[in-house]
Amino acid sequence: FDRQDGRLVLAHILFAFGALLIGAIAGLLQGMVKSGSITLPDNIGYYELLTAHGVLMALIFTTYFIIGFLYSGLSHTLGGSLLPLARKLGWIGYVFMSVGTLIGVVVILLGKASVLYTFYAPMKASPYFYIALALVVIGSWFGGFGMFYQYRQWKKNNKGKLSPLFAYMTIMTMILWQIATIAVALEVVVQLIPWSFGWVETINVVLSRTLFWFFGHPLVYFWLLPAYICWYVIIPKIIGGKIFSDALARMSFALFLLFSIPVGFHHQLMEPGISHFWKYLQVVLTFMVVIPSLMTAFSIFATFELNGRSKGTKGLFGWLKVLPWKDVRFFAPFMGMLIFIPAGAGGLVNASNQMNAVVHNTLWVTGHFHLTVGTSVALTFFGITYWLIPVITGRVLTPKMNRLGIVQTLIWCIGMFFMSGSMHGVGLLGSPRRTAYSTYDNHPDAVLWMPYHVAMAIGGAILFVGVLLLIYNVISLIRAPKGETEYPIGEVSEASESTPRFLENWKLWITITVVLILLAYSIPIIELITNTTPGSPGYVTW
Ligand code: HAS
Repeated sequence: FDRQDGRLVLAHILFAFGALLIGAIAGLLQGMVKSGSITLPDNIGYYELLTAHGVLMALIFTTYFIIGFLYSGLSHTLGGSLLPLARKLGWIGYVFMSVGTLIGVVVILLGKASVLYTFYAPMKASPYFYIALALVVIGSWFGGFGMFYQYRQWKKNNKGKLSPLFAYMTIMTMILWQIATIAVALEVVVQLIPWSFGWVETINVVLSRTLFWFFGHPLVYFWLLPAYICWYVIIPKIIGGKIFSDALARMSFALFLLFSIPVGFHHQLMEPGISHFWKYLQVVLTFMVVIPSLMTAFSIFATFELNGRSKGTKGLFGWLKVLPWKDVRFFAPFMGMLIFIPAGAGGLVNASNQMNAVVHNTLWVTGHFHLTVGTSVALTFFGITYWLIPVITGRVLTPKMNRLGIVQTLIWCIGMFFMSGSMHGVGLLGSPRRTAYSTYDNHPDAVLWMPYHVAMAIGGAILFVGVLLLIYNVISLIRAPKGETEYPIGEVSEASESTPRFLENWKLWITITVVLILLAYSIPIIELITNTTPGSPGYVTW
C-alpha cells in the first residue's frame, strides 16, 4: 500500500478513534446521570454531555472513519495510489474538519452549545459552534472532491471500462453526501449563524428542522453504505467466497441515492406545519428505501450459501459451518449484519405513521439508532480496522490481537443487548428520550422506568469497557509486527450475469434523484416559507 496514502488514511482513522473515546466518556457519564447513579458538579450540564456524546460519536467518528476507509479503497482499486491532487484535497479536507471539530468540542465543553447532535432550532448555540460545523462540512466536501477527481482521472485513462465495484460504491456514497449536505449547509449559513449572532431576531423553526432532516436521513445511509461496501466487497474475500452479483450490488447503491434523500419527513411525522399529503408521500418513499437493504440481505445470504456449496456443505444451513467464525475481520461485521435484522425491523416500525405516534421521542428511537449505527455500522467499522491498519502501516494482525478483537466484539454485543434492549422496552412504556434523571414527583409510570434506566447504564458501562479494549487493540495494531497484509477485495462469481452499463450512468441517477427531491420537497418547503408565522425567537441555552 502506498506509504503517503497510508498516512492520510491513518490520520483519519486515528482521529476517528480519538473522537470515539472522548464521546464514550461523555456517553458513560450521561447514562449514569440519567439512571440517577451519579450527580454532576454544578458546572457540567447533562445536555452538554449528551451533545458531546452525539456529536463526537455520530458525526465525527463516522465521518472521519468513512473518509479514511473510502480513500484507502480508492487508492487500492484505482491505480494503486492516489493522484497527488486527490491526496492533497484529502489533506485539505482533513485540516478543515479537524479545526472545525476542535472549535466545536471546545464550545460544547464550555457549555455554549448544548443543542444536541441534531442542533436545529429553536435551541440556540454560540455562533462559533455553527461555524465549526460549517468547517467540518466544507472539509468533508474537499475529501469528496479528492475522491471524485481520482475517479474521473481513472475513467479518462480507462475509457469504456466499468469502474471497480469499491470505487463505484464510494462515488455513490459521496454523491449522496454531497447532495444531502447542501441542505444542512443552507440551514447553518442562512438560518442558524445570522440568528445566533443576533443579526436577525427570529427563526423559522419548522424550516430549520426540515432542512436538517433533508440532510439527517441520508446521513444515516452515509454511515451505512461504507458498512455495506464491506459486506458486499470485503466479506466475500475474507470468507474465501465470491461476490454474488456485481450488478445487484451496484443497483442497490443506486437505489440508495434515489430514495434516501426525499424521506426526511419521516422524522417529522408528529410535527405540525407540514401537510399530511407530503408526509404520506415521504413515508411511501421511505418504504422504497428499504428495498436496497432487502436486496443486500439477499445478496449476502447468496454469497454465504454459494461459498458453502462450493466447499461441499449440504442442507439449508450447512453453509454456516464453513464461515470463519474465529476471524475477527469476519466475526465483527457478521454480528453487525445479524443485529441489523432487528435494527432494520425497528426502522420499519418508526416509519409507519401510526406506530411512530407510539414511539416518537421515546427511548425506543434511541434504542433503534444504537442498534443501527451504534452496532451494525460500528461493529463493521471495527472489523475493517483489524485489517485496514495492518494494510496501511505494513504490519500483520497477530493471533492474540485477533482473539482480543473477538472478545471486544462480544463485549459490544452484550453491552448493546442490555442498553439498546432496555431502551426499546422502556420506550414502549413511554419513557421520553433526551431527559436527565427525574422521577416526575414519583409518578408511578416514571418509577416503573427506573430499572430499565439502570439496565441502560449497566449496558453503557459494559460498552465503555468495549471502547477501552478497542482503543487498546488499535494501539496494538499500530505497533504490530512488520509484514505484508493483503487488501481484501472480493471477486465476482463467474455464475453472475454481466453488469449493464447504465448502472454507471451518473447523469441518469443524479437526474432522477433531483426529480424525486423536487417532487417530495419543493411544494412543502414553499409552504413552510410562505404559510408559517414569521418565526420563533428561539430558546437560548447560554
Ligand atoms: Fe432509522 C430514526 C426509519 C435505518 C439511524 N434512525 C433514526 C435515528 C437515527 C437512525 C440516528 O421512519 C434518530 C434520529 C434522531 O436523533 O432523531 N431507519 C428507518 C428505516 C430504516 C432505518 C425505515 N436508521 C437506519 C439506519 C441507521 C438509522 C441504517 C443508521 C445507520 N429511523 C427511521 C425513522 C426514524 C428513525 C422513521 C424517526 C423516528 C422518530 O420518530 O423520531 C431502514 O433503512 C431499515 C432497513 C433495514 C432492513 C434490514 C436488512 C437486513 C440486512 C442484514 C442481513 C443479515 C445477514 C446475516 C445476511 C430491512 C441487510 C444473517 C445471518 C444469519 C445466520 C441469520
